[in-house]
Amino acid sequence: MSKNSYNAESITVLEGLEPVRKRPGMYIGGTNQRGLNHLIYEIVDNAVDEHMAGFCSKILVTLEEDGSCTVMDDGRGVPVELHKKGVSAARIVFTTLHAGGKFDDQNYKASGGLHGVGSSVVNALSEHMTVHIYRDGKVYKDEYKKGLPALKLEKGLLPIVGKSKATGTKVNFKPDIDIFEQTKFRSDWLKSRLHETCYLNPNLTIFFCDRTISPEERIEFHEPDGLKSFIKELNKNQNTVTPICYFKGTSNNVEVEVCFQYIDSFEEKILGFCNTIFTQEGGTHLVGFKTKFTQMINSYARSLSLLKEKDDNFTGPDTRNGMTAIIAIKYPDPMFEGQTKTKLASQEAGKIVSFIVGEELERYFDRNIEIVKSIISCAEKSAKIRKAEEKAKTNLLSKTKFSFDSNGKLANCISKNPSECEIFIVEGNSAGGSAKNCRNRNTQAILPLRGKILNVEKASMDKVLANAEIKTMINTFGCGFSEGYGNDFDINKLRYHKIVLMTDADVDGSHIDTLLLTFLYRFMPELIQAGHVYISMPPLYQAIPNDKRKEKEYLFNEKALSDYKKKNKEGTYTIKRYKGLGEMDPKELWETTLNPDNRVLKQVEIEDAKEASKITQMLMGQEVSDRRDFIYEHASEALLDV
Ligand code: 0R9
Repeated sequence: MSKNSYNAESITVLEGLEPVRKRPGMYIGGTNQRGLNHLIYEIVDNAVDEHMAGFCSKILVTLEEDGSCTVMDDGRGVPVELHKKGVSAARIVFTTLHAGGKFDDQNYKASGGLHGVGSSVVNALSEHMTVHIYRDGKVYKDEYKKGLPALKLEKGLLPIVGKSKATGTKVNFKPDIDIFEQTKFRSDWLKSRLHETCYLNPNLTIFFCDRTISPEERIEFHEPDGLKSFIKELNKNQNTVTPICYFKGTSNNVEVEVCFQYIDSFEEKILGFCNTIFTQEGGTHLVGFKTKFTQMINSYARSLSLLKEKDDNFTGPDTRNGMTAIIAIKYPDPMFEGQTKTKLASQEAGKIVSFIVGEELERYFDRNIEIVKSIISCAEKSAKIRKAEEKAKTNLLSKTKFSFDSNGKLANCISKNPSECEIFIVEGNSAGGSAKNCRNRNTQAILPLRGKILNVEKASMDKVLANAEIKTMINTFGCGFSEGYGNDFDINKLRYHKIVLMTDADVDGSHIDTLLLTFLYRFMPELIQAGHVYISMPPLYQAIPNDKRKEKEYLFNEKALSDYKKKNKEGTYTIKRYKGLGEMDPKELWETTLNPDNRVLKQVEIEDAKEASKITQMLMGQEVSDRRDFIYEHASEALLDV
């Protein structure tokens, strides 16, 4: 058997699928929107593995009209021959947890684990799954319901349902509504994930088709310039300070690709990937890159006499302010840790990245000394600002120690047990006043905001720290913040385990939510990651029956309104539309928005906050065409107050 070919003996079989249905969160992170979309990524990643092994160049992802998803690749097709357990290898791949081919080190394993692992997890969490395998001139088929085989096999082999010259694998699955909160995929997240995959795999083309919207339309993702185009996209609409630097190197069978560019900004944006999967929590590859990069900049700054003997070295963040970078490695057997298992833990990876960055960067810098000087000049500016900010921060922390109700705005709760404490960030003094009167004083704190908070995307750090609303939030939450210098964020010091944004259900309210989320995303992303941030969803309407003996009903969304209208005869009720929280009296506000028994809260996910930050950047940024496109695209969704 050749080196790259499959060996039925080599599948590692570990356990059955019951644990997946019992504790789906352990396998896909959760049963929310993110977990749901994750199902598609698992299947696509298996097709991408086949691409990385050198056998697949096209993947087609389709969101079907019936709510299912189809992923198809043009690889070799999952092996169908008999496994030593007496059943087709393909069936083992789709029904056995941790079943995957054991490959030699010429192939790479995907993020969380092994080839083929995800297929069985997705199968277990699907109402049904159908697999077609195009191989050896034949088309094989298998079917499952909630992970259990639905076809009886003859002699353990999959039925042949047709002939075909093509090779590949097609998987169609429909998420199980008994498992997920809801089963509609988010196509915007999916599209950006597929696009990202193509930046990391320049020879791959992914087609995307959303049949729930348009049966014909097909989007094509293909990025032959790979990481360079990715950086270009990330830095779109920004003033660039250096050209894009790109290099690639291999050592010990580990491939390291680095691409970076400086822009006129004081932000560092460094994305890490391992085997084309985004390592959200970073890890050793990023540490290796950052450490070596700082060393090199300091060493060049000294040899160019831009740092004198008496001067301190630049800090790591000094050298990276304004940098957008992507570090993508291919590592045969990665280990992951962290809350979401997306932090690369393999020490060897860090050492190899550091080695390759040292070698390649020196080669690049020696040929492009003007670029080194531009980077050092960015570091000088950053160091200057850092020193000024360190001073400002010391002043802020010493002068404005947290004190309850210090400025008369915060109405704190009595309990000091963070796990039961909630803080409501309320739009406007009027709603704030009502909320203060009706809350549960024991566990609910109210912090009214005056108007809109500062847009942290636009403002400099000292402006941000001088802003009264932001200062109050930082002091009130009690856990510090992690933007810029001297990261003093400590989640263990958080005073409230639920931070609830409570704004009106109108355009202004959602703008305030966007600004607040942008602030939290930039300064305290860990709060969102740990699930402490919520948005309150006050009712949009109240249905008041003419018959006074009947109960009034709060309707939280348009669907609830249309359901109510279907259930009740026209003319037997009136509908009151809430324009804002300030319109509710304290009793109504308690019943609908504060009372944990009735209220509706939406837990914010990091993608929501990322999106908010992106929207803020776009709406406040320089690029008019993007802003115009966004407004056209979303105009119909705006609920305008008339
Ligand atoms: C549409 C999504 N695609 C897949 O899930 C997919 C899995 C897969 C695959 C192989 C080829 N294409 C695939 N697509 C494959 C083939 C061979 C060897 N290794 C992998 C071969 O022909 O020799 N497999 C993923 C796991 C396994 N195959 C198995 F080996 F474990 F069965």
